[in-house]
Amino acid sequence: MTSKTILRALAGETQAVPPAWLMRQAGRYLPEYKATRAQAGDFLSLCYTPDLAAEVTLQPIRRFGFDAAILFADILLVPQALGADLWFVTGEGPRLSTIDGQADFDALKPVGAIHDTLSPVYETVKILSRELPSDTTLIGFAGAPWTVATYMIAGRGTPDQAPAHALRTGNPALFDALMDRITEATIEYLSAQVEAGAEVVKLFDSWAGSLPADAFETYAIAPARRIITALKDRHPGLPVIAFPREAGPAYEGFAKATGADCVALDNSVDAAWAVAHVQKDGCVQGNLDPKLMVTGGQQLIDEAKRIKAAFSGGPHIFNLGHGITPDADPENVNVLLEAIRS
Ligand code: 1CP
Repeated sequence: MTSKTILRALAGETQAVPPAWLMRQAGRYLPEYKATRAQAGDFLSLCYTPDLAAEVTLQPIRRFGFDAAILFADILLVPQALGADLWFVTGEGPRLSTIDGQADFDALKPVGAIHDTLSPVYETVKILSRELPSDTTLIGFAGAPWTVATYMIAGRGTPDQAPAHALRTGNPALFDALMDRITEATIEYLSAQVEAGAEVVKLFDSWAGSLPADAFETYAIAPARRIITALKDRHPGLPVIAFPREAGPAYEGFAKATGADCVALDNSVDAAWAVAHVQKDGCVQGNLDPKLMVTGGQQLIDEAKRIKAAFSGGPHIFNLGHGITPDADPENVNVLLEAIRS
Protein backbone atom coordinates (compact mmCIF):
# COMPACT_ATOMS: atom_id res chain seq x y z
CA MET A 1 0.00 0.00 0.00
CA THR A 2 1.30 3.44 -0.96
CA SER A 3 2.35 5.95 1.70
CA LYS A 4 0.58 8.66 -0.29
CA THR A 5 -2.53 9.49 1.74
CA ILE A 6 -4.32 11.15 -1.19
CA LEU A 7 -3.97 8.00 -3.31
CA ARG A 8 -5.24 5.93 -0.40
CA ALA A 9 -8.34 8.10 -0.04
CA LEU A 10 -8.92 7.90 -3.79
CA ALA A 11 -8.65 4.11 -3.56
CA GLY A 12 -11.53 4.19 -1.06
CA GLU A 13 -9.67 4.03 2.24
CA THR A 14 -11.17 5.70 5.33
CA GLN A 15 -8.41 7.49 7.26
CA ALA A 16 -8.45 8.87 10.82
CA VAL A 17 -6.85 12.09 9.59
CA PRO A 18 -8.07 13.06 6.12
CA PRO A 19 -5.33 14.12 3.69
CA ALA A 20 -5.58 17.82 2.82
CA TRP A 21 -4.78 20.32 0.09
CA LEU A 22 -6.47 23.57 -0.97
CA MET A 23 -7.76 24.72 -4.32
CA ARG A 24 -5.61 27.64 -5.53
CA GLN A 25 -3.06 26.82 -2.83
CA ALA A 26 -0.41 28.43 -5.06
CA GLY A 27 -1.64 31.97 -5.42
CA ARG A 28 -1.75 35.59 -4.53
CA TYR A 29 -2.34 35.13 -0.76
CA LEU A 30 1.34 34.00 -0.58
CA PRO A 31 4.06 36.69 -0.71
CA GLU A 32 6.49 34.21 -2.29
CA TYR A 33 3.97 33.59 -5.12
CA LYS A 34 3.72 37.33 -5.78
CA ALA A 35 7.51 37.56 -5.91
CA THR A 36 7.86 34.71 -8.43
CA ARG A 37 5.00 36.07 -10.48
CA ALA A 38 6.71 39.46 -10.62
CA GLN A 39 9.88 37.71 -11.75
CA ALA A 40 7.93 36.00 -14.56
CA GLY A 41 6.44 39.33 -15.62
CA ASP A 42 2.86 38.21 -16.16
CA PHE A 43 0.57 35.31 -15.35
CA LEU A 44 0.84 33.50 -18.70
CA SER A 45 4.64 33.72 -18.70
CA LEU A 46 4.52 32.13 -15.25
CA CYS A 47 2.35 29.29 -16.60
CA TYR A 48 4.68 28.69 -19.57
CA THR A 49 8.04 28.92 -17.76
CA PRO A 50 8.53 25.41 -16.33
CA ASP A 51 11.10 26.33 -13.64
CA LEU A 52 8.93 29.15 -12.30
CA ALA A 53 5.62 27.25 -12.59
CA ALA A 54 7.24 24.36 -10.69
CA GLU A 55 8.58 26.81 -8.10
CA VAL A 56 5.13 28.28 -7.33
CA THR A 57 3.63 24.78 -7.20
CA LEU A 58 6.23 23.81 -4.59
CA GLN A 59 5.92 26.97 -2.45
CA PRO A 60 2.76 25.92 -0.54
CA ILE A 61 4.14 22.39 -0.12
CA ARG A 62 7.28 23.74 1.55
CA ARG A 63 5.38 26.23 3.69
CA PHE A 64 2.46 24.04 4.81
CA GLY A 65 3.23 20.38 3.98
CA PHE A 66 0.00 19.72 2.06
CA ASP A 67 -0.63 16.10 1.03
CA ALA A 68 -1.06 17.07 -2.63
CA ALA A 69 0.49 19.54 -5.02
CA ILE A 70 -1.59 20.79 -7.94
CA LEU A 71 0.23 21.65 -11.14
CA PHE A 72 0.41 25.41 -11.62
CA ALA A 73 -1.33 26.23 -14.90
CA ASP A 74 -4.80 27.43 -15.92
CA ILE A 75 -7.87 25.92 -17.52
CA LEU A 76 -7.70 28.60 -20.24
CA LEU A 77 -4.42 27.30 -21.67
CA VAL A 78 -6.44 24.73 -23.66
CA PRO A 79 -8.46 27.37 -25.57
CA GLN A 80 -5.19 29.17 -26.26
CA ALA A 81 -3.63 25.93 -27.55
CA LEU A 82 -6.67 25.54 -29.83
CA GLY A 83 -5.90 28.95 -31.32
CA ALA A 84 -7.93 31.41 -29.23
CA ASP A 85 -6.19 34.66 -28.30
CA LEU A 86 -5.78 34.82 -24.51
CA TRP A 87 -4.61 37.60 -22.23
CA PHE A 88 -5.16 38.61 -18.61
CA VAL A 89 -6.25 42.09 -17.55
CA THR A 90 -4.72 42.86 -14.15
CA GLY A 91 -7.40 43.15 -11.48
CA GLU A 92 -10.13 41.95 -13.86
CA GLY A 93 -9.34 38.47 -15.16
CA PRO A 94 -9.00 36.59 -18.42
CA ARG A 95 -9.95 37.82 -21.88
CA LEU A 96 -10.19 35.61 -24.97
CA SER A 97 -11.20 36.05 -28.59
CA THR A 98 -14.85 34.93 -28.78
CA ILE A 99 -16.66 32.16 -30.65
CA ASP A 100 -19.67 33.92 -32.17
CA GLY A 101 -20.29 31.86 -35.28
CA GLN A 102 -19.11 29.07 -37.57
CA ALA A 103 -16.18 31.09 -38.95
CA ASP A 104 -14.67 31.50 -35.45
CA PHE A 105 -14.97 27.76 -34.89
CA ASP A 106 -13.48 26.93 -38.30
CA ALA A 107 -10.43 29.07 -37.44
CA LEU A 108 -9.59 26.90 -34.41
CA LYS A 109 -6.64 24.53 -34.62
CA PRO A 110 -7.00 20.73 -34.75
CA VAL A 111 -6.57 18.79 -31.50
CA GLY A 112 -3.20 17.42 -32.63
CA ALA A 113 -1.74 20.94 -32.58
CA ILE A 114 -2.29 21.59 -28.85
CA HIS A 115 1.05 20.14 -27.71
CA ASP A 116 2.92 22.89 -29.61
CA THR A 117 1.56 25.36 -27.05
CA LEU A 118 1.20 23.07 -24.02
CA SER A 119 4.56 21.25 -24.00
CA PRO A 120 6.03 23.63 -21.34
CA VAL A 121 3.23 22.46 -19.00
CA TYR A 122 4.37 18.86 -19.44
CA GLU A 123 7.91 20.02 -18.64
CA THR A 124 6.60 21.56 -15.39
CA VAL A 125 5.00 18.22 -14.48
CA LYS A 126 8.31 16.43 -15.11
CA ILE A 127 10.19 18.82 -12.83
CA LEU A 128 7.56 18.40 -10.11
CA SER A 129 7.56 14.65 -10.23
CA ARG A 130 11.32 14.76 -9.58
CA GLU A 131 11.23 17.43 -6.87
CA LEU A 132 8.14 16.76 -4.78
CA PRO A 133 8.53 15.00 -1.40
CA SER A 134 7.91 11.25 -1.73
CA ASP A 135 4.62 11.37 0.21
CA THR A 136 3.11 14.28 -1.77
CA THR A 137 0.73 13.41 -4.61
CA LEU A 138 0.95 15.38 -7.86
CA ILE A 139 -2.44 16.39 -9.29
CA GLY A 140 -2.78 17.47 -12.92
CA PHE A 141 -5.93 19.21 -14.12
CA ALA A 142 -8.01 20.68 -16.89
CA GLY A 143 -11.29 22.54 -17.17
CA ALA A 144 -14.33 20.46 -18.05
CA PRO A 145 -15.66 21.15 -21.56
CA TRP A 146 -18.77 23.12 -20.53
CA THR A 147 -16.77 25.48 -18.30
CA VAL A 148 -14.05 25.96 -20.92
CA ALA A 149 -16.73 26.56 -23.58
CA THR A 150 -18.32 29.32 -21.45
CA TYR A 151 -15.03 31.26 -21.55
CA MET A 152 -14.38 30.57 -25.25
CA ILE A 153 -17.85 31.76 -26.27
CA ALA A 154 -18.08 34.85 -24.04
CA GLY A 155 -14.39 35.74 -24.20
CA ARG A 156 -14.32 36.29 -20.44
CA GLY A 157 -15.78 35.14 -17.13
CA THR A 158 -19.51 35.87 -16.90
CA PRO A 159 -21.80 35.79 -13.86
CA ASP A 160 -24.53 33.71 -15.56
CA GLN A 161 -22.78 32.20 -18.62
CA ALA A 162 -25.53 33.74 -20.78
CA PRO A 163 -23.55 33.81 -24.08
CA ALA A 164 -22.77 30.07 -23.81
CA HIS A 165 -26.39 29.26 -22.98
CA ALA A 166 -27.53 31.32 -25.96
CA LEU A 167 -25.24 29.38 -28.33
CA ARG A 168 -26.17 26.05 -26.72
CA THR A 169 -29.87 26.59 -27.38
CA GLY A 170 -29.62 28.81 -30.49
CA ASN A 171 -27.03 26.90 -32.54
CA PRO A 172 -26.70 23.42 -31.00
CA ALA A 173 -24.76 22.03 -33.98
CA LEU A 174 -22.01 24.62 -33.58
CA PHE A 175 -22.09 24.35 -29.79
CA ASP A 176 -21.78 20.55 -29.93
CA ALA A 177 -18.88 20.80 -32.40
CA LEU A 178 -17.09 23.13 -29.98
CA MET A 179 -17.79 20.83 -27.02
CA ASP A 180 -16.39 17.92 -29.04
CA ARG A 181 -13.20 19.78 -29.93
CA ILE A 182 -12.63 20.77 -26.29
CA THR A 183 -13.41 17.24 -25.06
CA GLU A 184 -10.88 15.66 -27.42
CA ALA A 185 -8.25 18.28 -26.62
CA THR A 186 -8.79 17.70 -22.90
CA ILE A 187 -8.22 13.96 -23.29
CA GLU A 188 -4.92 14.57 -25.11
CA TYR A 189 -3.83 17.28 -22.65
CA LEU A 190 -4.54 15.25 -19.51
CA SER A 191 -3.05 12.13 -21.03
CA ALA A 192 0.18 14.03 -21.73
CA GLN A 193 0.20 15.30 -18.12
CA VAL A 194 -0.10 11.70 -16.89
CA GLU A 195 2.71 10.56 -19.20
CA ALA A 196 4.85 13.37 -17.74
CA GLY A 197 4.17 12.24 -14.15
CA ALA A 198 0.78 13.49 -12.91
CA GLU A 199 -0.58 10.82 -10.53
CA VAL A 200 -4.19 12.05 -10.33
CA VAL A 201 -6.17 14.34 -12.60
CA LYS A 202 -8.95 16.74 -11.66
CA LEU A 203 -11.65 18.11 -13.97
CA PHE A 204 -12.90 21.56 -12.94
CA ASP A 205 -16.49 22.19 -14.05
CA SER A 206 -16.80 25.50 -12.23
CA TRP A 207 -20.01 26.50 -14.04
CA ALA A 208 -21.77 23.09 -14.00
CA GLY A 209 -24.36 24.58 -11.64
CA SER A 210 -25.69 26.92 -14.32
CA LEU A 211 -26.78 24.03 -16.57
CA PRO A 212 -30.52 23.37 -16.34
CA ALA A 213 -31.48 19.84 -15.26
CA ASP A 214 -32.37 18.79 -18.82
CA ALA A 215 -28.92 19.79 -20.14
CA PHE A 216 -26.83 18.52 -17.22
CA GLU A 217 -26.56 14.95 -18.54
CA THR A 218 -25.53 16.08 -22.04
CA TYR A 219 -23.07 18.85 -21.13
CA ALA A 220 -21.72 17.97 -17.67
CA ILE A 221 -22.01 14.20 -17.25
CA ALA A 222 -21.45 12.90 -20.80
CA PRO A 223 -18.25 14.88 -21.56
CA ALA A 224 -16.78 13.97 -18.16
CA ARG A 225 -17.60 10.31 -18.78
CA ARG A 226 -15.97 10.45 -22.21
CA ILE A 227 -12.80 12.03 -20.84
CA ILE A 228 -12.55 9.73 -17.83
CA THR A 229 -13.23 6.59 -19.90
CA ALA A 230 -10.57 7.52 -22.46
CA LEU A 231 -8.00 8.36 -19.76
CA LYS A 232 -8.59 5.16 -17.83
CA ASP A 233 -8.34 3.12 -21.05
CA ARG A 234 -4.92 4.62 -21.69
CA HIS A 235 -3.76 4.77 -18.07
CA PRO A 236 -5.39 1.90 -16.16
CA GLY A 237 -5.93 2.72 -12.49
CA LEU A 238 -5.54 6.49 -12.94
CA PRO A 239 -7.59 8.20 -10.18
CA VAL A 240 -9.82 11.08 -11.27
CA ILE A 241 -11.43 13.83 -9.18
CA ALA A 242 -14.46 15.57 -10.72
CA PHE A 243 -15.71 18.97 -9.54
CA PRO A 244 -19.17 19.74 -10.92
CA ARG A 245 -19.39 22.92 -8.85
CA GLU A 246 -22.85 23.88 -7.55
CA ALA A 247 -24.42 20.78 -9.11
CA GLY A 248 -26.76 20.58 -6.10
CA PRO A 249 -28.87 17.38 -6.16
CA ALA A 250 -27.00 16.29 -9.33
CA TYR A 251 -23.93 15.57 -7.17
CA GLU A 252 -25.75 12.34 -6.34
CA GLY A 253 -24.77 9.66 -8.85
CA PHE A 254 -22.14 11.86 -10.54
CA ALA A 255 -19.24 9.55 -9.67
CA LYS A 256 -21.04 6.44 -10.92
CA ALA A 257 -22.28 8.14 -14.09
CA THR A 258 -18.85 9.51 -15.06
CA GLY A 259 -16.44 6.94 -13.61
CA ALA A 260 -14.82 9.53 -11.32
CA ASP A 261 -13.12 8.15 -8.19
CA CYS A 262 -13.91 11.23 -6.13
CA VAL A 263 -16.37 14.07 -6.33
CA ALA A 264 -15.34 17.50 -5.03
CA LEU A 265 -18.11 19.32 -3.16
CA ASP A 266 -18.59 23.08 -3.14
CA ASN A 267 -19.40 24.74 0.18
CA SER A 268 -23.13 25.05 -0.52
CA VAL A 269 -23.46 21.26 -0.03
CA ASP A 270 -24.70 20.08 3.36
CA ALA A 271 -22.26 17.53 4.79
CA ALA A 272 -24.93 15.21 6.25
CA TRP A 273 -26.70 15.14 2.86
CA ALA A 274 -23.39 14.47 1.07
CA VAL A 275 -22.50 11.59 3.40
CA ALA A 276 -25.83 9.89 2.62
CA HIS A 277 -26.03 10.70 -1.09
CA VAL A 278 -22.48 11.12 -2.44
CA GLN A 279 -19.94 9.54 -0.08
CA LYS A 280 -21.96 6.28 -0.19
CA ASP A 281 -20.45 5.82 -3.70
CA GLY A 282 -16.83 6.63 -2.77
CA CYS A 283 -14.39 9.37 -1.91
CA VAL A 284 -15.52 12.98 -1.51
CA GLN A 285 -13.40 16.12 -1.35
CA GLY A 286 -14.27 19.36 0.39
CA ASN A 287 -15.89 21.50 1.49
CA LEU A 288 -14.89 24.33 3.87
CA ASP A 289 -16.11 27.84 3.03
CA PRO A 290 -13.06 29.75 1.63
CA LYS A 291 -14.21 32.88 3.51
CA LEU A 292 -13.08 31.23 6.74
CA MET A 293 -9.50 31.39 5.45
CA VAL A 294 -9.90 35.17 5.59
CA THR A 295 -11.73 35.48 8.91
CA GLY A 296 -10.01 32.62 10.78
CA GLY A 297 -10.42 32.31 14.54
CA GLN A 298 -12.40 29.75 16.50
CA GLN A 299 -15.04 29.59 13.75
CA LEU A 300 -12.43 28.24 11.31
CA ILE A 301 -11.32 25.60 13.83
CA ASP A 302 -14.91 24.57 14.66
CA GLU A 303 -15.97 24.34 11.01
CA ALA A 304 -12.87 22.34 10.03
CA LYS A 305 -13.49 19.87 12.86
CA ARG A 306 -17.19 19.64 12.01
CA ILE A 307 -16.46 18.79 8.36
CA LYS A 308 -13.75 16.29 9.30
CA ALA A 309 -16.15 14.56 11.75
CA ALA A 310 -19.06 14.58 9.29
CA PHE A 311 -17.06 12.73 6.61
CA SER A 312 -15.06 10.52 8.99
CA GLY A 313 -17.05 7.37 8.19
CA GLY A 314 -15.74 7.11 4.63
CA PRO A 315 -12.99 8.19 2.25
CA HIS A 316 -12.47 11.96 2.43
CA ILE A 317 -9.93 14.49 1.15
CA PHE A 318 -10.11 17.73 3.09
CA ASN A 319 -10.29 20.85 0.90
CA LEU A 320 -12.18 24.11 0.51
CA GLY A 321 -15.44 24.36 -1.42
CA HIS A 322 -13.73 26.70 -3.92
CA GLY A 323 -10.35 28.39 -4.31
CA ILE A 324 -8.56 30.22 -1.51
CA THR A 325 -8.82 33.98 -2.15
CA PRO A 326 -6.02 36.59 -2.39
CA ASP A 327 -7.17 38.21 0.89
CA ALA A 328 -6.73 34.95 2.89
CA ASP A 329 -4.24 34.98 5.77
CA PRO A 330 -1.51 32.33 5.23
CA GLU A 331 -1.40 31.81 9.02
CA ASN A 332 -4.99 30.52 8.82
CA VAL A 333 -3.73 27.61 6.70
CA ASN A 334 -1.58 26.51 9.65
CA VAL A 335 -4.57 26.90 11.96
CA LEU A 336 -6.70 24.79 9.60
CA LEU A 337 -4.12 22.00 9.24
CA GLU A 338 -3.55 21.91 13.00
CA ALA A 339 -7.34 21.62 13.55
CA ILE A 340 -7.73 18.65 11.21
CA ARG A 341 -4.44 16.87 12.02
CA SER A 342 -4.66 17.10 15.84
O1 1CP B 1 -3.12 37.13 -10.94
C1 1CP B 1 -2.84 35.91 -10.86
O2 1CP B 1 -1.79 35.49 -10.32
C2 1CP B 1 -3.81 35.04 -11.51
C3 1CP B 1 -4.78 34.35 -10.64
C4 1CP B 1 -4.88 32.95 -11.18
C5 1CP B 1 -4.25 31.81 -10.65
C6 1CP B 1 -3.37 31.73 -9.43
C7 1CP B 1 -5.57 32.54 -12.35
C8 1CP B 1 -6.31 33.41 -13.29
N1 1CP B 1 -5.36 31.19 -12.52
C9 1CP B 1 -4.58 30.71 -11.51
C10 1CP B 1 -4.08 29.33 -11.38
C11 1CP B 1 -5.07 28.24 -11.45
N2 1CP B 1 -6.30 28.28 -12.08
C12 1CP B 1 -4.87 26.94 -10.94
C13 1CP B 1 -3.53 26.52 -10.36
C14 1CP B 1 -3.35 25.62 -9.32
C15 1CP B 1 -3.92 25.94 -7.94
O3 1CP B 1 -5.10 25.66 -7.70
O4 1CP B 1 -3.12 26.34 -7.08
C16 1CP B 1 -6.05 26.22 -11.19
C17 1CP B 1 -6.38 24.80 -10.79
C18 1CP B 1 -6.92 27.06 -11.92
C19 1CP B 1 -8.24 26.67 -12.41
C20 1CP B 1 -9.16 27.68 -12.99
N3 1CP B 1 -8.86 28.78 -13.74
C21 1CP B 1 -10.57 27.58 -12.90
C22 1CP B 1 -11.30 26.42 -12.25
C23 1CP B 1 -11.36 26.54 -10.77
C24 1CP B 1 -12.17 27.69 -10.23
O5 1CP B 1 -11.55 28.56 -9.58
O6 1CP B 1 -13.40 27.70 -10.41
C25 1CP B 1 -11.11 28.69 -13.56
C26 1CP B 1 -12.59 29.01 -13.72
C27 1CP B 1 -10.04 29.44 -14.10
C28 1CP B 1 -10.12 30.65 -14.94
C29 1CP B 1 -9.43 31.78 -14.31
N4 1CP B 1 -8.06 31.90 -14.30
C30 1CP B 1 -7.71 32.99 -13.56
C31 1CP B 1 -8.91 33.59 -13.07
C32 1CP B 1 -8.96 34.83 -12.22
C33 1CP B 1 -9.99 32.80 -13.52
C34 1CP B 1 -11.48 33.02 -13.22
C35 1CP B 1 -12.00 34.02 -14.17
C36 1CP B 1 -13.45 34.40 -14.09
O7 1CP B 1 -14.35 33.54 -14.11
O8 1CP B 1 -13.68 35.61 -14.07
